[in-house]
Amino acid sequence: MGVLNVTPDSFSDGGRYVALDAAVTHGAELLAQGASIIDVGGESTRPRAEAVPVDEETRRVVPVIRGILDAVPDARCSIDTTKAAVAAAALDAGAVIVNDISAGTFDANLLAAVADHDAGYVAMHMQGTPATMQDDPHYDDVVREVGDFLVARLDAARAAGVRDDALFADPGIGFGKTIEHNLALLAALASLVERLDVPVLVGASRKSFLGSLTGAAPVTDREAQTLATTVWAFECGARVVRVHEVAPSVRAARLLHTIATATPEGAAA
Ligand code: PMM
Repeated sequence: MGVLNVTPDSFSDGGRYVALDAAVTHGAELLAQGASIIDVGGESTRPRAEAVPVDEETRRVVPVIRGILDAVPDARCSIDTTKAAVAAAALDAGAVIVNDISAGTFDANLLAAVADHDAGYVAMHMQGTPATMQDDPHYDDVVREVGDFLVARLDAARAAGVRDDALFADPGIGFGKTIEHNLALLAALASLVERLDVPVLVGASRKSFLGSLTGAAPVTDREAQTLATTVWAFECGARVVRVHEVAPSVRAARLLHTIATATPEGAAA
């Protein structure tokens, strides 16, 4: 999943793809690099980000989704939103997945909008809201609590009519979590994958804990760390990684597959 933020203020690429043609070109580039999904977002989710009104968020994302589909008709776009009205407009414009960092807890109508459009759905865990989530995150057992939350929210999505084979779950790296919480979730990722009976998505790309754990690397210098999380996530059984730089993760995933499926003589299958 390639990240396409059409926001003035996202933490690593804010402002770069606000112009429609720049956004569409970048989306097409990510697809050419091998992305299976382009995740279009019109509201920054960085810590302490301000909420964006529905009309403004819709105005940012819908033309970009249309533009990507005009340029690459078989592209698969997801819409990164927590709002039912934005999700519905994006799905009407041709997006096929809703990527919801609130797992249906911010807007009571969101899951029904997903079900009405027969769309895919990513339920992500977050403690608090983007405005408050990094103030003082606390868990007794982060792996168990994130797992419990995701199980409950996947059930809520099914109850709202979202198709079982359209669901993904995401532990929400960096969303209401300390460095230790992020590490614990990544360390236990294989057990989360086993517990959740839907494909797991991991979004660690360029996040601040990667900088903190590797000598205060700035956001512009976290690609190697991001790639390590891609390899780790796939080795733990995750099925999707959400990344800003698609080409390295695609190459790594293809090589992992080649290694895992090589014959006993060492030939590629
Ligand atoms: N991270 C961000 C935004 N949306 N969605 C999912 N499902 N998982 C994530 O980890 C996630 C997300 C924040 O990163 P960005 O500001 O670079 O988009």
